[in-house]
Amino acid sequence: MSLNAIDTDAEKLPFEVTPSSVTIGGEVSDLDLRNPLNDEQVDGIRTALLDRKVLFFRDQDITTEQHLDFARNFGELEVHPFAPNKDGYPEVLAITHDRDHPGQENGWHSDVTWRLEPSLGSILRCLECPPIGGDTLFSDMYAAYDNLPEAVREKVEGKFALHDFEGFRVRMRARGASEQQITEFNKAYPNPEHPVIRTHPETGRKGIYVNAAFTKHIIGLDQADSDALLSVLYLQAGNPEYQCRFRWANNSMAFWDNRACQHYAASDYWPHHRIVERVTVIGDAPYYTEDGPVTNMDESPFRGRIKRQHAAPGPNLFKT
Ligand SMILES: O=C(O)CCC(=O)C(=O)O
Ligand SMILES: [Fe+2]
Repeated sequence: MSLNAIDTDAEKLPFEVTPSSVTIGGEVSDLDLRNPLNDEQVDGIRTALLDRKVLFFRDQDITTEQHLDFARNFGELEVHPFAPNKDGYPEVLAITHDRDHPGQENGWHSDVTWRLEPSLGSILRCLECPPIGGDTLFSDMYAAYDNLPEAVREKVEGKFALHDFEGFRVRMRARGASEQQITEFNKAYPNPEHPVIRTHPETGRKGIYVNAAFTKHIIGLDQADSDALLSVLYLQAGNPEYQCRFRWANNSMAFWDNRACQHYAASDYWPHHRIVERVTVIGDAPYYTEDGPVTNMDESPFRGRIKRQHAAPGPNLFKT
């Protein structure tokens, strides 16, 4: 049973996809990314990504150029303005953690939502894994939205929230950036307002599109009411039912759809090294539409507390 707007006919894909959990994650086999992909393979990956929200690939001993070539099949590539890039490769984000630089991506988020047009997808490759730990978790934001208590959904449909890159400002100051440089970055990357519930441009499905890393407040609410509502939305990502968890090995890759899921890089391997590189595909401006495919909740695989809360009157979120 699939709760997805598109129903992938697995037989039509030119490779095998093994689901990682009920609604999210799929491990792709029989694909060697050292070779250029043909149209059928690119279409197959697009289809499988829309269905599974994140795809995993194993044993891809590829060069940086091959990583970039793979990503270019899915759109133009992004250059991250704040985070360190790999020498000579502005489009490759180098994420290195070790004894002196412990992991810090261990908060649920979708990438670069502080941009007016946040990234469509991120393609991460592991160069050096810790002996154990350093998994990345992914959470299905369609499931998180579909299963929200009705009362919460009514409050957030059609609302917008402000996003900001505050965490990067802190890191830039720590690396010695001047206040003038920060002011220039503030001008170049003005705080966008994105819908709290985003309609996916390809599947039409709705998903939660706020995250604790970059969202500041919901427009039109006072800070206390906004904080109360945001904390309910942020908690959704933490439901294990909506998640899958990927255990890396050297040369593993993950390709996630930032429009449909959030991710969290577990930071549990200090003082070991963990080296990953990310290539990111540019996305479009998020929007919200009221209509779209409706999930039949009678068929939802999520029962018990989740189903009870969905139907419950909901928490008393507002002072007034
Ligand atoms: O290191 C990871 O597994 C993910 C880090 C992250 O948040 C990212 O690359 O966007
Ligand atoms: Fe990220």
